Amino acid sequence: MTKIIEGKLDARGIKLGIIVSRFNNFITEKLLDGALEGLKSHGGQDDDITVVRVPGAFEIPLLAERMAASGKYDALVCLGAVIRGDTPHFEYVSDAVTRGIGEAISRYRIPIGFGVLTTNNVEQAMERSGSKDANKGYEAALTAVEMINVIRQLPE
Ligand code: INI
Repeated sequence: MTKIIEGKLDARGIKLGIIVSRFNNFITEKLLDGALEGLKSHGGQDDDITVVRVPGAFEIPLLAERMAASGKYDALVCLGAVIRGDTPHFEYVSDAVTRGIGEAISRYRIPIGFGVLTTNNVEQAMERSGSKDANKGYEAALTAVEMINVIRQLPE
């Protein structure tokens, strides 16, 4: 018989670290609200959730690496908002944060939900930091939960 393995959206008992950047905090705080709502509405407990704030998206990967290396978290969620301006800075920051988070996943082999917006303007960022399904923080948090639950079901 075909074996199908799927992860439940059940956050009970999952130790979750959330890294959120302050740059564009009018967006990132809404991503954080979304992530916390996603976790708590799926059984997540306050005591199992740690939120760490960093200055900008560029600083997220270092914290992701350190928190992953600590072994204290089952999964991480990274939240940030990189919004295109008039200079190439946008490309450098968005490339660095995306690559850095990917490297942390490969090195420490824990799920990291990617809730870092990279948008052309503020309007696009607002559209992605709304309520529930229209909030990338909510989506990233539940993706991390699903991933840890699917990994736990894999044979050793
Ligand atoms: N950081 C962001 O999180 N979003 C941005 O849009 C952004 N822009 O456009 O400059 C940004 N820059 C700051 C960067 O992340 C670092 O904090 C900074 O360069 C100091 O290392």
